[in-house]
Amino acid sequence: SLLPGLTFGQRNTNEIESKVPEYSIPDIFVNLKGQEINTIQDWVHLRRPEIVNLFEDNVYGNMPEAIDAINFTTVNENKMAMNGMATLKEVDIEVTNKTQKVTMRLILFIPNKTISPAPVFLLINHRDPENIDPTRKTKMGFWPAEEIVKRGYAAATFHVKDVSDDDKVTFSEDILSKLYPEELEKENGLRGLGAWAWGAMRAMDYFETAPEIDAEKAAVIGHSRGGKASLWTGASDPRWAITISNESGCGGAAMSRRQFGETVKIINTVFPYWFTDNFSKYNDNEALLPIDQHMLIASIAPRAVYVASASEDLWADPKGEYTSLQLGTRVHREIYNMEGNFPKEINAAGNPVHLPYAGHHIREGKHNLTPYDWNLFMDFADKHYGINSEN
Ligand code: GTR
Repeated sequence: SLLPGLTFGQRNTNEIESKVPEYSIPDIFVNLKGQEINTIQDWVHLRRPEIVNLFEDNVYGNMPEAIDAINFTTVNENKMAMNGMATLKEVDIEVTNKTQKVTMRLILFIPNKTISPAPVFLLINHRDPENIDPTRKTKMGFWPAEEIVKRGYAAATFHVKDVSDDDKVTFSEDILSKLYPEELEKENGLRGLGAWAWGAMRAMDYFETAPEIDAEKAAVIGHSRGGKASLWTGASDPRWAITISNESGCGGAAMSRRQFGETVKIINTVFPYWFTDNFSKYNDNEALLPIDQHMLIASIAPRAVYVASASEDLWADPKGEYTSLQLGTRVHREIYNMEGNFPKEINAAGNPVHLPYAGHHIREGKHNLTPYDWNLFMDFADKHYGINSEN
């Protein structure tokens, strides 16, 4: 996953703090017409929609709203899953647009003993399908479904290949060519990451119909490329109570203008199918971006946002991720008057900061999503929802 012709050692030349250029940060609180944004009204009606549009046009591509029909079919149900602890439901979500159909499979474990309806965590899975094995023969820390259920949360997931394969050549074979072929012709058209976010939104469509699920207490989470998609989901779809980015880096939580670790040029070269075509205009030209990633965080406000990094994952730029969290959550504090603030300097690994509206932690170690991260996300959710973690 490196630039062609670049070796592993070489890429570390981007991972030196003193090489971060001076940059000016686009102002969240001034809109394109030059108006100052000070009120919730202006944020909701003038600025947030404008920012989301800028991200559509320049980064993730248009998010199509057209769906002619959506149907949910439970293809498998087991009330005694996880030794009786949970009910497993495998739900086919079939979306029709202009006579073409695409089906994505949602895997859902609902705790049998819990507050009903249950709050839910949806994981956008881009890695090996083994990570989300519904039979639980294979259990991976990437999706510790048993631990999630034990804490009273429903554990939901889908695999991105159902909506857009994570592959340069075949990414367009699912929703893109079937449901939204016109997007492929546009310079600001939907691409891979946006398609994954679209998939998360369809899972939410299902939660809203499912009596066992509390759709108002839903968290969307993704790791790395999945974390980029998760942030875009939460920024463009206000139905999520909590949006979680685990080590999402460039095109996710990290500020593009820092050019630390993975850069816009590198990501567009290696993964041209993730972002809309327009994003490559900013290769080596980050200063021209009308947004930076702090505004993606800002678009999630007033809903909660959590950004997690790993100490050895410099490629994802932990400091740049923290910077955008600090800056983006100004909307929570300054527009919505929410209490609490992040420390000025980034906290060391092992010292999570959980504010009422946002969370942050750094895990010791390498690029990954682990039970350590999940436990902190659930601690945050417990606190945010006012759930007694003893249940
Ligand atoms: C890397 C890529 C990152 C991140 C990561 C992952 O190769 O450069 O942007 O997405 O993969 O998804 O684990």
